[in-house]
Amino acid sequence: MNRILITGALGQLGIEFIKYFTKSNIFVLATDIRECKNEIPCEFIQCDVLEKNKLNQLVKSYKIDTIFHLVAMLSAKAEKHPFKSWKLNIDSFQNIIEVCVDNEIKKVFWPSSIAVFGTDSKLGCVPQNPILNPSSIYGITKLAGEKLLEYSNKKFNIDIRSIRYPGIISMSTKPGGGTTDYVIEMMDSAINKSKYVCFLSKNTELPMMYIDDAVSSAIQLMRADKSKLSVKDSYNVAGFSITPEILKKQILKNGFKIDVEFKPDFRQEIANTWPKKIDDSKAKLDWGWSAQIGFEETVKKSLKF
Ligand code: AKB
Repeated sequence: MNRILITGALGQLGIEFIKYFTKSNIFVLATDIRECKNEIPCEFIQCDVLEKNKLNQLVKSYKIDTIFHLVAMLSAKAEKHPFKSWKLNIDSFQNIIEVCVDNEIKKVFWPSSIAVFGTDSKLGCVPQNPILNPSSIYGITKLAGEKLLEYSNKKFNIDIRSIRYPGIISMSTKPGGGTTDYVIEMMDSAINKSKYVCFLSKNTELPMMYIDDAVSSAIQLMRADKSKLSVKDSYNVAGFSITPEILKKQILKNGFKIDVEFKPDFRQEIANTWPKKIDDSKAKLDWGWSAQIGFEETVKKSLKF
């Protein structure tokens, strides 16, 4: 990992990876379909990841050896645009794999999601290998991506590694279009002293993770000895699990006033097919994963933002 291309670099995870790698003096070429309006500490080129020739050119001219492919349409937005999300999430991944084959790039990170699970997956605490039968289009694209990854690693001798992320919490760069976004929206409302209408019911339990743990899990996995990796598709990782009501109580505990109305919408149906808790014992065993930041600390850090 010496010369890294990040796609979707202006998103929630991308910006944090840029900070991490540039601090470690690793070369980063950031790309995004959006214009970069703020200063970032690395090279930036505006590029649509669906344009394979442009990607190929960039990879060649910047002598890229590792790709963090972060582009994705998240669950709630994808449900509104099912075919667009399929095209973006799957075709872009195929492009990345083709570019890797053309340029002999071996190392890739690609985020999967808890959306790969479904009501057949023992949602109380999902094991690493349950029945995977997602019902959201986003989950379907993530499951297809996991299969494409496994196939490509074997067929083309690439080393694509992946994590099934829970909801990621960061206040600096916010996510957009996800089902777990309520966490950030509720804390934002507390900071801005505005009423929050929550799109999930108050007892909907979902797994979450603070951004620093999301970044360090990927770095740890990417640096792990390949011979230790027994999971061939994507690793479960866990942070903590909360409900909207638990989050509201924790915000109040931190001295913020917040008025929340619970008004579930179509996103409730997505959440109902996602796990409450995640069994990440395989990640712990294979590459020493352990989340460092718990729920209380996450809320404290986020409200101070
Ligand atoms: C979403 O809510 O869509 C994402 C995810 C869990 O993958 N945050």
